[in-house]
Amino acid sequence: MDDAKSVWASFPRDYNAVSDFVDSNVEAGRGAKPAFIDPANALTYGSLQERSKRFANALKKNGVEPEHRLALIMLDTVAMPVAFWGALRAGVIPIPLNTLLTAEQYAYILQDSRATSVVVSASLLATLEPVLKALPALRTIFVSDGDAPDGCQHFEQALDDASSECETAQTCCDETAFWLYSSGSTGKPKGVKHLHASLMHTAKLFGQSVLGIEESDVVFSAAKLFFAYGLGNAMSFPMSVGATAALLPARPTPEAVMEVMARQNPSIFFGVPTLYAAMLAHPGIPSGAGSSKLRLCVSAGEALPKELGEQWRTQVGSDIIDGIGSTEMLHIFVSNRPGNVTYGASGLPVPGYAAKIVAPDGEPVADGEIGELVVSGPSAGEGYWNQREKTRATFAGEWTYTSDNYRRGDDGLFYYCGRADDMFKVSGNWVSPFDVESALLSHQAVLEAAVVGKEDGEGLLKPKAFIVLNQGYGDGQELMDDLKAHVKSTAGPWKYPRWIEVMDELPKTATGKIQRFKLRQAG
Ligand code: 3UK
Repeated sequence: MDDAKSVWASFPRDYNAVSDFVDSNVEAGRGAKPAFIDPANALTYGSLQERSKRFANALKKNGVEPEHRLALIMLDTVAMPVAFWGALRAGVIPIPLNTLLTAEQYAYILQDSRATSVVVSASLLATLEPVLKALPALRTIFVSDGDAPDGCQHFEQALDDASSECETAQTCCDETAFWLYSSGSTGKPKGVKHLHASLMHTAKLFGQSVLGIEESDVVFSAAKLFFAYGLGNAMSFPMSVGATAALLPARPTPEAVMEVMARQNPSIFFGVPTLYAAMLAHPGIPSGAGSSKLRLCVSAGEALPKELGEQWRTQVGSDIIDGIGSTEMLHIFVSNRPGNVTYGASGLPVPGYAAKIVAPDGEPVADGEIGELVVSGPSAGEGYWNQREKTRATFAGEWTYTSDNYRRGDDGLFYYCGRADDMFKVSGNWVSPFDVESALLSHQAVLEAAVVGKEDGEGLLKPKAFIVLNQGYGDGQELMDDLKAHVKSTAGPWKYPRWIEVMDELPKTATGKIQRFKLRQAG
């Protein structure tokens, strides 16, 4: 532990991350350098400083006070960093949210967080509109990147109307700066509170020390800024050294990603395994995936299959650094290293973090044996909002429990062995079997449903459903297609079962709990 701690940065008590990430770049003479480039606009460090001051003033003008929560439902455009850093400057707590959620999911989070304001991209407003009336705490709605209807304010206009003179809110390095919502096995998302110092801890420990990010780098993260992964990749890491991030507001299809690669020539690229697989499946992927400067790729969110990393190395010409991170720890804490990659392994603890693999009694297991990965480091969240029990179970003093099963190999490296619970990831997005089952059960044809993660032809997990049909329904193709569409529209587009198997009954315990492990074994 002492070794890990010796590389932690120290912070003054009076510390607001906006000074360290935004103002320090202007003071260092980078005012005219682009910090962010989206397909329509570039934002220099100088304008980010000015516009974040304007937004801080716009928040004040609208009665949004320090420690209020501000939800960000924003595509990756240059407006997103303005809103995020403007909030920190005002002492307001931004909560970047997944832009693929349903109206009900937004309603839950906005109520849970009691957000008093929101910035929403114009193209996402229609999803949010039906639930706005049911949210009395939410008083101010800014609409970015498009027209603002009655009752809403135009984000860019609000910036123009506000003063560019602003004093930065005095905050403490140990004070909550922003929240990120994490979905858990019980379904409801939980708000993880993160501190002002945590952004710089992850930027120094992983971005700078492991990846070696420098001022001359251009980074591109296909993982969006609303994920902890994307927030580090494309915001805190590049800004910590005065580098530039290319942003893609659209869905990261292989075509869209390769277009950015060709246009912006990033030196570091961040993706999730599904995207790497889709890009390799794309006919004629060029060397560097289109970028003439690509030196490093990073993968996280789910385990990177060994063959995928090896194939990428051969065809694209750069390594993929696989590392495991979590919303609770903010970023990656166990990873491979540039120049020392073992495909199929998660690698070693990032210097500054300690990791151990423990049995249910909390004692470390012997090398080679599977146990739960438990991690310690300076970027751990300070807890879940209004979730005492779950906070105590996950953030146990110095140690954070990951719910991931791991084993340490003969080579000393950490190997991922699946989730300790039943959750799994598709394209970097969580799938809770419970969610998909609930969606299936809401269809009139379905009597019972159980969902597990099953490997597709590329070794990546996708949902597979086992269902029992109500009487009078047969397993025809039309019904199967209808069920998939039903899950897509009610639970989320990435959650639909790629395979559906109709059974006479589901395996259950004596107490009536579905035995998913049996279904996983049956495939
Ligand atoms: C799984 C991995 C195997 C694992 C994240 C980088 O994914 C991130 O955060 P989430 O809260 O999910 C955390 C869980 O995802 N996982 C992530 N990376 C890997 N499993 N190999 C990996 N390389 O179950 C973990 O507990 O969405 C990733 C940086 C910041 C993040 N928040």
